Amino acid sequence: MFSTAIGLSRQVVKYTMSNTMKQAIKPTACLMPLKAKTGRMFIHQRHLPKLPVPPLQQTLYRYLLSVKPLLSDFDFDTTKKLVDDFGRPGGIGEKLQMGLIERSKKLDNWLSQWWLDHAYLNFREPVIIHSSPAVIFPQQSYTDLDGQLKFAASVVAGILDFKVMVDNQSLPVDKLGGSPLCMYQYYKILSSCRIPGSRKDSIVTHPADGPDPPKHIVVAHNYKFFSLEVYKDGWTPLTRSEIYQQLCDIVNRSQETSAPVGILTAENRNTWGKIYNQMNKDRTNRAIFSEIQRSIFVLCLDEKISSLPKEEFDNEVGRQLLHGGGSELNSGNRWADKTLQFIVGPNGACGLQYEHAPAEGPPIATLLDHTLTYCDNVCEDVAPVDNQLTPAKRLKFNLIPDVKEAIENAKISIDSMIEDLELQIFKFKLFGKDFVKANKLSPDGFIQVALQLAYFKIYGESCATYESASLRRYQLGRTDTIRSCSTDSDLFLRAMADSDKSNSELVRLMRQAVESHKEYTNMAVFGDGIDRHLLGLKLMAIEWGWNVPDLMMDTAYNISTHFKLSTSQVPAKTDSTLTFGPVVPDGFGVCYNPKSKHINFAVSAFNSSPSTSSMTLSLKLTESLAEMQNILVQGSMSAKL
Ligand code: COA
Ligand code: HC5
Repeated sequence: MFSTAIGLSRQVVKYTMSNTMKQAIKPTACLMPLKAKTGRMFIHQRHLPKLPVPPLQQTLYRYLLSVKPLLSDFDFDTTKKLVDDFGRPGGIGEKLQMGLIERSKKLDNWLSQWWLDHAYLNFREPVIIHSSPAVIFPQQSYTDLDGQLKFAASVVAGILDFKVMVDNQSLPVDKLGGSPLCMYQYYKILSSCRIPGSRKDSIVTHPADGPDPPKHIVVAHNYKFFSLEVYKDGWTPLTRSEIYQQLCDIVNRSQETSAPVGILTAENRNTWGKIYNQMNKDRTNRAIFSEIQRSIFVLCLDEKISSLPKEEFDNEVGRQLLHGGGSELNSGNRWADKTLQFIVGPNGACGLQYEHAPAEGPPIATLLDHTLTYCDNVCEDVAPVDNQLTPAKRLKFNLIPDVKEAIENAKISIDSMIEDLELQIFKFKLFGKDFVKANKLSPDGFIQVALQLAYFKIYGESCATYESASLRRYQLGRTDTIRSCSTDSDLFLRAMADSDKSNSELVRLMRQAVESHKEYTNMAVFGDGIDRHLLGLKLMAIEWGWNVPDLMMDTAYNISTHFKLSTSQVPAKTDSTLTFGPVVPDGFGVCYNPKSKHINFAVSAFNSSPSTSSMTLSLKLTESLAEMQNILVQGSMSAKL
């Protein structure tokens, strides 16, 4: 038993559970027949540990620590009482904890299915902006249609090259801090699709070792969709020249724009689910849905670009990838349900958009790194060929008046959603990971503390902050939350605002804040995070038909999970920038890719919130990083004197 500064005691507890509770925990279907996977890529898979259920008292104690900088003393005392009550011996906390432990014995991962449902499939907002991230590739040098189609052909060939490694299970195992990670998500990113429902969505996957594995991709151009076979004579992939020839043919056959049926996929999920079910009654439409869902991925050949000034170019590319730019531009040239859409624009701007439910960003980054490296390294020319290839099949929907009306409504919805999004894409060039490492600090922690400082400079207070932490050390692991706002970060921010503080004091407090972030990161990636545990306890109560515990109805719980800063690091080897929308109306979405000498950032916010501006946060972030660098430089200079 130990006592803490905030007066909470940790104790060893014995758990008991009633039979009714035991029966209520039914095993759900295993997410993948892991035993079948034996290739190099899965060499560690069977030995990966199962996600633990953290000790209850540990989570409660750490929860209190995390809410401290966000609450008044009065609110903190109220929360502490609720925590004490929840965690008391024999209380509901212990019963729910016992439920989680039982669940964890029965499933490969006690959290995965719940998380998939909670974070994605039950989420009813449009996936565009609210859930699906985008990756902006480094600008390509082509400037005309021919260059666009040749690059697109290389992209397709590069992905098929990557697919070979997934299909024959030879992909190198991902590692984090030297530990092997779960590779399961790689089986979900190709030949997968989200399917809308009127109340809940689902996902389908058609892996290469499943029945009737798909051999086609879907190409979108001028809002028309085509199914293109990308293998010939069994499983020989088309050459880049052959793919190019097919893409030329598709573009020739789609010079006119069609009704933008794809824009329906950007709708609220219930709305789209209802239309989908209605359209699905028609045999032609049903076959087209299946063709898109089964396809390996979607390739969007965009034709329209906005005529914004040059200085807006990067932001405009970000918008084109994140949401398509609106009903007049490319939002209809998408199928947002598709797990992977590669987007190749006419002006050298390209990237991808991905539907988040099946996988996290890092496997996507691996795929894109492979693809872009492939594109850079292929040297033989792409040239017209005279091979007799089966032309791509046009997928022409039957549109009844109700659907036409739904398309018009969807155009209005997406245009107003897009109008509301402010996006800043920028490169911070003063320094990158190397400088921070040379100062013996964690680059990720440093960036997170700089973000805290940027926010504090604008609002004069700290806010609940989410950073994604990988749980892929565990079988079927997804993510937990690093709560980047801590008592230590708050102390540093307040010291920065205090002109009496010496540089050496600032260095000390900055290091303490960054180290405290690193500690939280380690805790989260080793399965001791608090957010998924608290969520699990809440979902256990719901599954048992109990009321949501008071602890999770408390102001502190709402404040500390209202993530005004929703952030994520996705390190890509290529010089790409990754982006996503905010998760709360008055918040920011911040994604970064730290490189050795610079850092790529994307900051999003909603225009409808008078209190947020992604431009202001970006400026303050740039300023904060520079100030923190200066403090370290000054510190090391005075240490040398
Ligand atoms: N001194 C010197 N070097 C240090 C250091 C220190 N005190 N602390 C860290 N470093 C080094 C690390 O060794 C590492 O070196 P490498 O580049 O040679 O590998 C590098 O700095 C980066 O480390 P750090 O910045 O601390 O971050 P990380 O790589 O440990 O990543 C997370 C931190 C949170 C991003 C990572 O744990 C994670 O969970 N990633 C997945 C996130 C995710 O899934 N995002 C998408 C969700 S969809
Ligand atoms: C291509 C960029 C991928 C980053 C997506 C990401 O970080 O998603 C987070 C997933 C998670 O479970 O933490 C969610 N977030 C966007 C809300 C941070």
